[in-house]
Amino acid sequence: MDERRKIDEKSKQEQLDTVREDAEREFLTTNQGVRVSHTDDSLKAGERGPTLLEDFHFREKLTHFDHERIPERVVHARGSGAHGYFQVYEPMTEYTRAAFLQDPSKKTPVFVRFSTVVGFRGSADTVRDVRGFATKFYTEEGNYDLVGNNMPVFFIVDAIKFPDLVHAIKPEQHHQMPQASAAHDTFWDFVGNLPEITHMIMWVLSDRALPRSYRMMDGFGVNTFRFVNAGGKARFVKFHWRPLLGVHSLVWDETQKLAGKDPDFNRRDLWEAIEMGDYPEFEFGVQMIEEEDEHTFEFNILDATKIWPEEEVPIRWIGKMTLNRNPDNFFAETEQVAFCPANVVPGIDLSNDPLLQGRLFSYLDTQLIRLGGPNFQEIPINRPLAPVANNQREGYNRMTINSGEISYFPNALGENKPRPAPAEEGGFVHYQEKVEGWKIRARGEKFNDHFSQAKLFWNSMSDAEKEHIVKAFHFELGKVADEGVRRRVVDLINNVDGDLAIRVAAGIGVPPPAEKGASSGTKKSPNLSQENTVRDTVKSRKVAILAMDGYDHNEVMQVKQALKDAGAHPLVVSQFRGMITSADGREMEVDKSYVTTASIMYDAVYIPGGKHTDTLKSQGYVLHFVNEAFKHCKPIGATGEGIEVLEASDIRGVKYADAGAGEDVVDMGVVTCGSRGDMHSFAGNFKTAIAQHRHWDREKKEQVPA
Ligand code: HDD
Repeated sequence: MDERRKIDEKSKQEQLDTVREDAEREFLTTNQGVRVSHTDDSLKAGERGPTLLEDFHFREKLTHFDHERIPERVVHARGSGAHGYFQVYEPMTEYTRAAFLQDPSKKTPVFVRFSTVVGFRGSADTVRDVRGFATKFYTEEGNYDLVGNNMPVFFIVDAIKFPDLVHAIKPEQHHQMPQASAAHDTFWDFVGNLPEITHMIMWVLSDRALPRSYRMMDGFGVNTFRFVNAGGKARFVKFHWRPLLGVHSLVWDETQKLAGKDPDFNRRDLWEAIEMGDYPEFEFGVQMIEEEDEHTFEFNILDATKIWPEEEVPIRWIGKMTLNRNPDNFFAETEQVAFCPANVVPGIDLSNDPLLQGRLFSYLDTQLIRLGGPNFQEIPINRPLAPVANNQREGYNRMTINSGEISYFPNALGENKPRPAPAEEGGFVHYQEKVEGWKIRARGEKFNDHFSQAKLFWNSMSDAEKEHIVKAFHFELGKVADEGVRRRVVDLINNVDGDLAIRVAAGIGVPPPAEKGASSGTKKSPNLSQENTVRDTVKSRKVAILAMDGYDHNEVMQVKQALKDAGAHPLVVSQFRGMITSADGREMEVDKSYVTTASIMYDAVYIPGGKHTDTLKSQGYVLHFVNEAFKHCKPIGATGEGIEVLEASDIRGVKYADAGAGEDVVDMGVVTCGSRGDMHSFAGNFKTAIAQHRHWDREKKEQVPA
């Protein structure tokens, strides 16, 4: 008899329901369930006397509090989680026997944790960093964890260097600075001495490191895995996630300001999107290489510092994940969830990728200290939906009450149960691979090609993206005190592209390389550039409407409705909370007051016409709002007298695209509609401009202050 139960979208929630605690209980109790009659004063010997040891309520409350912190993750300490489900598009039977990849009607529950890598648990969300993208699939065959990042490559080839990498990038040993940043001497010293890191550095200094939202970034399994079908045939695979909203980033200046004004920016975005029903969706993709083709590529396919270019190994999009529920309790779920790349199910297997091999050890090991012992799999968020039966017993915080006297195998007293399952009954059989060789500390020759793919990446960037990378180098290396460290990094990237090295050197006070490196060539992989991402939707984008008493109600309502119909979220920003009154005496509620918000929290800004523009023009906050939105290349819309506010700001002189002027809208993203213009086509053009996300041409207009 198969003891496994059928799993559907709700299965994990039903399991969690059994431990969820009702928030609306009437009476306060101790942990023993005894009702407490008084919790404001401790038990004392007289009104002015000392507290008594006998006060079990007081002692229990304080003791619990004193033990509320657990060690944060050594990396990826700051994260945000969400529940959802995964569905495959078509049976993948030909390639893998994994049960959750067979039936398109099956919804497998998932829990995802997005994270930054370097910062401590309380650090800001919008720092320049890689983002973690870890998914736990609660499949009927056990938990499958895909522990990935939002960049497809990694810093190092072999896991043995991971502690060095993390020590170099984390705050420095002597003074524990800087927080959540690679911009310091030890990291760049490490970089300058480790050519294999070059490709990843290009990614980390690109816009990919500044995601606008966890809902708008890619995910990659990074390491090479295997699909194995029921016949035992295996293929090498790499896994991908792509967001249906496209891959979009913030700009650097904005991220730094957000880190102060809203350090929870990405966490809040994820939470609010799910609360509002804007469920994040990601397609699941797989690249496959036949076992016999392993050695036919220019790169070693087990090298995590290399991608498999899509032009050589196409991605097949095989399913979709939807995140549709926020956790009930951050600590219980998001903090205590424990991922491990070794958590695989039959049909998905490992490879000899030397980075992966080390990871297989590290994650289980780290959970033992982080979650306090070997029973962390019993924590509700980690518990599989598949039944667990083995002879492991005891240890801190054992929850399961295993009945009977048997805790060993083989046994006759318990009829040899639980017994190993052969493959036909769902047992995991490691893929049989012939391995032989000398016991040596070494790596294959192709691992030493450190620059070809860094060149490919650089060469695939648009001009704006290249400029962002150069500026990122200026910032990161500009913060490095040691000149030798700065020089070595310039010498390193001279191997990627000579012009890149010269442009970087010019900004960091070191001479250009003695001999200019070769150009990166002409080879491109277009999908590496975010220019080629989804740009046809305004769904879930936030638009600030700047308004004061005297605004034009009709204009605001038309634009608001058009944005809402397209799935965007218009929000009224004014000097104070409360209601404002339009020129014709109608009222509108203000969503945010000036002191609580800023342009950096919106994707676009709209200034309606009306008598309020005289006030708006005189408000420094408003002019700064417009300048800053412009500086960050965001779409700006103005109608009627609202155009006067643009004229009063520092963006005057920019050629506005008036309603109907199609092409210009796309170029500049400043869309206007004079008092006799067509509001309908304005709304359409404004939406087109918002869907573009950013209008990088503006970066050339350097003189706009903000
Ligand atoms: Fe790792 C956490 C992703 C290499 C050791 N890693 C961690 C998390 C993610 C990744 C997303 C956070 C999981 C969560 O949200 O709880 N790590 C990666 C990727 C890598 C990678 C995509 C390259 C392919 N990691 C890597 C190496 C090692 C580790 C080479 C060590 C040899 N990673 C860890 C860890 C962490 C971790 C120390 C810290 C907390 C945890 O595991 O649970 O074990």
